[in-house]
Amino acid sequence: MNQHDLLNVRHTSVDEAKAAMADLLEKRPSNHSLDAPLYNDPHMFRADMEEIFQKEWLFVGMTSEIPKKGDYFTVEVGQNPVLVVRDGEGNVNAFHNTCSHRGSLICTEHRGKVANLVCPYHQWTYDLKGNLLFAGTEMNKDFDKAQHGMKPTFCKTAGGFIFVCLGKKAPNDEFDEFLETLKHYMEPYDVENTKLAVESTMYERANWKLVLENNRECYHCSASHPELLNTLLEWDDTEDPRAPQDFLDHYAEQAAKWDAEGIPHKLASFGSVQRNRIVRMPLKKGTKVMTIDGDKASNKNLGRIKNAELGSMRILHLPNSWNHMQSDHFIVFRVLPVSAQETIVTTKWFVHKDAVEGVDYDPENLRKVWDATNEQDKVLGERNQLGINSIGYRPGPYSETFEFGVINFLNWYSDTMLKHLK
Ligand code: 3BY
Ligand code: FES
Ligand code: FE
Repeated sequence: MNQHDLLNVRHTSVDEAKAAMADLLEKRPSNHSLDAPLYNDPHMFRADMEEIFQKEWLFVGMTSEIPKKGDYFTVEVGQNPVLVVRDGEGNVNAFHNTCSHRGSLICTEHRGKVANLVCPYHQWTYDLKGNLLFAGTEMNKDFDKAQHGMKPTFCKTAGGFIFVCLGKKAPNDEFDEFLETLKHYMEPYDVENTKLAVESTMYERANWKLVLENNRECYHCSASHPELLNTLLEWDDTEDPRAPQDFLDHYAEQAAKWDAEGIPHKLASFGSVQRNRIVRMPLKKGTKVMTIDGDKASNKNLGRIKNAELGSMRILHLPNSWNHMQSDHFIVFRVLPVSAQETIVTTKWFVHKDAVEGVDYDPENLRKVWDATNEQDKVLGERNQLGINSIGYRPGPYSETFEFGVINFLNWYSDTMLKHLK
C-alpha cells in the first residue's frame, strides 16, 4: 500500500466497504465522476474484484494466439491466475491455473505449447481438458483421479474473441446475443488465419475505472493524441450529437462501399447502457489504417477484405476491452486491475498469418500510433489518479455531448455493482 492508499483506508473489512460502496453508488449524482474511495480505497478495490472481475465475462485474448493443439496462454485476473489452452478437438478451454494437489501454478510461462499440463511441483499431469491423468505412485490406494481434475472457468469464443468468467454461474443478460452479432461482424476478418505480430504490456498507476473512463471519451484527444488524430475521427458513431454534416456525408459514401462488399458496419449495442457495442467508423478521408501516415500497415489484407478503406470497427466489451478492427490489421486491448491504483493494459496487433515480418509489414510502423496513444493515455490516467487522491478532490460533471461514453460506462458499473451487492 502506498501512502495515499493508507490515508484513504476507512473500512476495516471488505463487507463494510461493500456497504459503503452501495451507499455511495445509490446516492451518487448521475453524470458526475465517482467519489474518491471508489477510485483509491483498497477495500473497495477488493469489492470491484469480487463483484465485477470475478463474476462478469472478461475478454482475455484471441483464438489465433493459440492456433494448435496444446498452445496456451496465461492471464492474471487480480490474484487469480487463469490458463487458456486449445485441446485436441480444436476447442478453447480455460482453467484456474492452480494444481489440484497443493495449489501450485501449473503453467508458469506467459504462453507456450504443451502435450499435457504438468505441474512443476510434484508432476501431477492433466490432459488438455483438465482431467487428471497421472498423480505419481505415492497417493493412497483409494485416491480417485476423477475427483481431482483442474478447475475450469466458464469460457466462450465468438469471432475469434475469447471470454472467460470466473463466477459460480455465468451471467447471461445479453451476452449470447452480443456473441452472435460479434461472430457476424468478425466474419470478414477470418481471425483463425491471423497471427499475433506485436504485443505491448503497460503498467499504469491508476485505478482500472480511470483507464476505462479515459478510453470512453475523445474530449482529451485534440490536446493529447496528435498521432492518433492523423487518422481517427473523433465521433463515436453516426448518432454522435457532435457529428457534423461533412462527417455524415463521408460516412454515407464509405458505408455504400462497405455494403457493396457485404461488410457489416451499423451500430449494434447490447444492454441498456451499451455494455457491449460494435460499430464501424470511417477513418479520415484519404487514410486507410491507423498508421502515422495513414497508409497501409501490411501488404496482406485480412480475410476476404478487398477494400483497404474499411475504417475501424470498434468493439467495446465492459469491463475490460476495446478494439479496432481495420483492413490489414486489428488491435485488441485488455485491461486488468492489479490494485486500487495499479492497472495493466495489454495491447496486441494482429496481421494476416501469411504476412511476412520485414517484407509485408514493419512491426515498428504497425505499433507506432497506439504505442504513442497508450503512453499519452497512461500519463493522463496517472495524473487523474493523483488529483483524485487529494483531499481537494470532489466529483465533477461530465459533458453529455463529449463524455456520454463515460456516463454509460459508470452507469453500467454502478448498476452491475448494485445488482451483485443486493
Ligand atoms: O479507442 C479509441 O479509439 C478512442 C481513443 C480515444 C477515445 N476513444 C474512443
Ligand atoms: Fe501440483 Fe503438487 S502442487 S503436483
Ligand atoms: Fe486517449
